Amino acid sequence: MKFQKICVIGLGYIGLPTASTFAAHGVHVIGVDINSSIIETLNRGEIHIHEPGLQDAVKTAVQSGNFKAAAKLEEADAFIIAVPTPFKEDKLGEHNGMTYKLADMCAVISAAESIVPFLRKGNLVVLESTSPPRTTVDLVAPILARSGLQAGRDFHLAYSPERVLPGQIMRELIENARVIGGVTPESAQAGSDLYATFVKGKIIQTDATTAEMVKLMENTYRDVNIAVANEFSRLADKFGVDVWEAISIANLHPRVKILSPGPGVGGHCISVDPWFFVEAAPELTPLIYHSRKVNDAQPHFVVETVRRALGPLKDKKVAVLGLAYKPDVDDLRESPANEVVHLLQAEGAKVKAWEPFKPNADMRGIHMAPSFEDAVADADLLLLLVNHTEFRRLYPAAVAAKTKARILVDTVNGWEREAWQNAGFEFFRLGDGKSKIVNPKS
Ligand code: SAJ
Repeated sequence: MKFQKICVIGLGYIGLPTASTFAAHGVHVIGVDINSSIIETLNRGEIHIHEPGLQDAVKTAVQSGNFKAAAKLEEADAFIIAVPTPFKEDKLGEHNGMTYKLADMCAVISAAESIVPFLRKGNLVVLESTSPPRTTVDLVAPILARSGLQAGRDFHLAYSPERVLPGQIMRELIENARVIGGVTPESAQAGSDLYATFVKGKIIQTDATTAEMVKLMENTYRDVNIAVANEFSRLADKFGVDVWEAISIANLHPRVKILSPGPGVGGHCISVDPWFFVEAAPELTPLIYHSRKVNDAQPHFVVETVRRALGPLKDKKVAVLGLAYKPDVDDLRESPANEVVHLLQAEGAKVKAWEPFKPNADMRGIHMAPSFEDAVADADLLLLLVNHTEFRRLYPAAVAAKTKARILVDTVNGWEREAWQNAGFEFFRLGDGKSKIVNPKS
């Protein structure tokens, strides 16, 4: 199948890179979004999110005439839905004492509805948004059927999850293997033809529900494995062991690959997707459920470590370094760092946060420092929450000259103990039970 014109609905972290990559490969792309300021920004050739390489891609796409952002869809050969699937704000699910978050499918529903008037025989519709199992067949197909056309008979319908890593989206979009799950084999083939426009990785065809499960399984697998690493950090702390040392030794075993503990799991993928399984089948998911709970509770362990380093937190000044959900990205959504700040404040600490990737972010209830210097100057403790490259590269002696703090807590194994101790800092690291012994005050 040939695709000359496509509509991409949702111009966020996935939709925009996808749209601009198609445009770069000669496809005429209409990018649709409900936010008029995003449309204006993009049509000027500028972008509203930070992702390496994206700015150039969008500028080139707009200048080439192959990409246009708009509020309304047009008739096209294919429609790609790449809208968010957040949680419901006002409602939790409940099963046998388990409470869990519920997916809010409103954006997927309205994107599918917006396609109905433009759908023609022979078209292809692809859902990319991460969704609970069976969304393509049970939710999207019936909405599209309102056009009078039937998925798999009159038009093709497929699920193709994005699996790119924020920070490397532009490269991974092209190089990663791509899964296309069709409601029929012909739909999977049509989806393969579309993505073969730019995908250099292997394209694997399957059915729609398998593709949905693959996506959720990948992120759930990672969440469960990070949960065990976080649990190890608490055990190491209890037994006077440095978890980072223990993990590096265990990982020498050829069949062991323990991930890294940290302040918790954030972002809009790994901390979200496992809930889709729990919601769909709570009776079958005790491990997935408890892993989510372990990771969500990790900010409390950070605060416990800070309390041990500093004593009672009331009126203590804490400089928080990093609010992003992971290193070297500007995405602050679902960030465990936010939760840490709120917990510290609830104990009476006075927190200033420095986030170099989004210094002016409007974070309700969090005092954002205008600079690193401002954040650390009169702090009692420095708290490293994100392993940004620029934090790793800090010179301990230079930092010592800028702050009156002489205690620090590293939650991400970003700093070398000895270097900071030599610069006069008392050094605590998350999950390092040895720092209890090494640091005289603890
Ligand atoms: N984290 C740890 N310890 C680790 C690894 C990560 O605590 O050892 C934390 C990070 O700090 C972060 C969170 O987990 O808060 C998630 O970070 P990540 O880099 O593992 O993943 P994401 O959420 O940025 O992207 C994931 C990727 N999925 C997998 O690696 C299986 C990506 O390929 C997906 O496309 C993306 O989710 C998505 O959109 O679903």
